[in-house]
This record gives sequence, C-alpha cells and structure tokens, in this order.
Amino acid sequence: MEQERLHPEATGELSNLLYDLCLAAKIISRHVRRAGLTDILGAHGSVNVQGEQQQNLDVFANETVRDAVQHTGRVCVTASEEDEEPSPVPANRLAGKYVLLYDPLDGSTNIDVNASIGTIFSIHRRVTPGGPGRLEDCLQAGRRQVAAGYIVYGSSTVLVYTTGGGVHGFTLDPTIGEFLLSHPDIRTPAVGKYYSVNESNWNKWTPGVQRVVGAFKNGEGPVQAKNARYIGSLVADFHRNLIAGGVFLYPADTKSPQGKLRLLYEAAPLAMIAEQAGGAATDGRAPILDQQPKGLHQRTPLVLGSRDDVAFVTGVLSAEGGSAGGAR
Ligand code: FBP
Repeated sequence: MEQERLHPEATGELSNLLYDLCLAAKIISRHVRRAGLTDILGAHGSVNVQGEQQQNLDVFANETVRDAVQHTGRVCVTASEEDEEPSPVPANRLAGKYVLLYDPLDGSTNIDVNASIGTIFSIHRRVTPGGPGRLEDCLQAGRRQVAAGYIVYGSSTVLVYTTGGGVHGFTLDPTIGEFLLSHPDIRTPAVGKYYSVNESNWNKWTPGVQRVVGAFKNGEGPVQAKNARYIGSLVADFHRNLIAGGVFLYPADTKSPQGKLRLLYEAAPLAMIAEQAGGAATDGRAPILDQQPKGLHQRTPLVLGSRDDVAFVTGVLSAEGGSAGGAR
C-alpha cells in the first residue's frame, strides 16, 4: 500500500495481484513443509513442454498460482513453465490489465531431497486492447516489467519483490500466516564472495567460460578468489548471492547452446531484482532486460548477481566472439 502511494495513477490492482500471489505462496509453502508427510512427493507421471518429468508439487503449484489469479479480474492471461501455451482468462471472466508469467516450482530436482525450492513471477501490463489476453501480451522485453519477484521455500519462506522502487524481502510468520517485512531495501554488494555454477559442465564450456570460472576459483588480477556455492535451485542460489554477494552463471554449453534457463519467467524477473538491488544480469553479452523474447519458453545464457563480477564475465565472453554467453 505504501509503495502504491508512490504511484499517483495507481488503482490498487497491482497491490491486490501481488497479494493474490502471496496467498498462493502460503498454500504452496504449507504443502512443501509437509511434503514428506503427505503423498505430494514424487513424479506426477506427465512430461512438461520442457521435456522434464513433472513432479506432483510442480503440478500442484502451477494450478495453485493460476487459480489464485485467474478469477480476480486483475489479469488477462497467465503463462507458466509447466504449460506449453499461455492461459487466457476464460471468456466468461473479467479480463484485467496485467499479464502474469511464472515458474511455479523452481528447482524441481530438489523437491524430494528437501533442499530449497521456489516460485518466480514476472508481471507486465497487457499490450492488446481488451478481452482475454494473447501470446503477444506475454512476449515483452524484461525492461517493460511492472513487477517481479520470487518466493524461496527454504529454512523459512521468504518473498522478495520489486515494482521498480527498490527490492524488499518479507518472511512468512506461520503462526499468523502473514508475510512480515524482514529485509527492507535490499542492496547487493558490487563484488561477491560466492560463485555459483554447475562445474560438472566444465568440458562443455568455451575457453572463455572456463577462464572466468577459473578466475573465481583461483583469483586472476583484480578478481579475488571466491567460495563456491551451488544448490541447483536458481531461486535459492540467487537469493543467497543477493543477500551475501555473489555471481550465478548458467552459460550456454555444447549440451544447451542457448543456455538452460528460461528468459521470461526465470532470467527476466531475477534480472529486474538484481538491477534494482544494484547488481546486474546479462546473457554474457548484453543485459537480460533488453532481450526481446520471440518464444514463450525461450532459453538464454545467464550471468546474474554482483555488478563487478557480472561485468568481468561479460567482458571476457564478449571478447571471446561466437554467439551469446559461451556458446561454441
Ligand atoms: P526448474 O526446476 O524450474 O526446471 O529450473 C531449472 C533448474 O532446476 C534451476 O533451478 C537450476 O539453477 C538449474 O535448473 C540446475 O540445472 P543443473 O542441474 O543442470 O545444474
């Protein structure tokens, strides 16, 4: 509400949409916390558009977020990592002015082993005139986001978001079922103490990527050696680096020549948060937020986190030539 007052033209719809997402996060958090006690662990038996085995929690989280927003009259279309096509609001429902893109359960491979997982969201204003929204409402550059955020289901459940007025973190107090302001105005250090990358991909990397990871491991000139941390959940690795300082890399490689992570509902929302907190995000060449998406599930190489570390990586990979982010 306070943030809304910074926007005289605000109608309260965005605040309410963010609150709808809080409700979905509370429901998902409850299921994650009791996952070992209920039959929600394990595979769902279906395969999503990414070709990944869907986990029961993936499907549950996907439906929970969609059901929390589709009937409110605040959104015209939603799009999820788990669904091949966008989901326009049904014709018999009021279509709102916002577009919601989301990764309902990030870090799916960590669900059954009780490691931190999360939900990532990105909000745009619609570009089509009215009625149920369409694909073109979803394919907007990250720079046009009106809000972005994520929820980490870790040692506690934490929501972090921005509407372009700084980055703020809230911790869920399960005793009252409410997100309380715990991390106001988050700023990330310009130089990080951690580097986060899946080093098992070393032999699939270009010499440029091997050089920057080597520099973070051993130091190189002005670049100090860092400590390695990799959970394998983008949202959890990003959150740690945002708070403590660090750089996350998922470069392109011979297995994923376009990178692995998705532009619209993984890279772009975290890039908005990183930039708002004084950090940076590129594809190894150019800012993630300036990329014009061509497809809903488009992938991108990703370098994300502390500003000077991202600049070092981007400098080396840009000089290396070839296509973005270390692709051979
Ligand atoms: P999803 O779980 O949402 O598909 O996300 C992909 C992801 O799990 C990221 O969270 C994580 O950073 C990355 O893949 C891990 O990939 P890898 O196992 O190749 O290191």
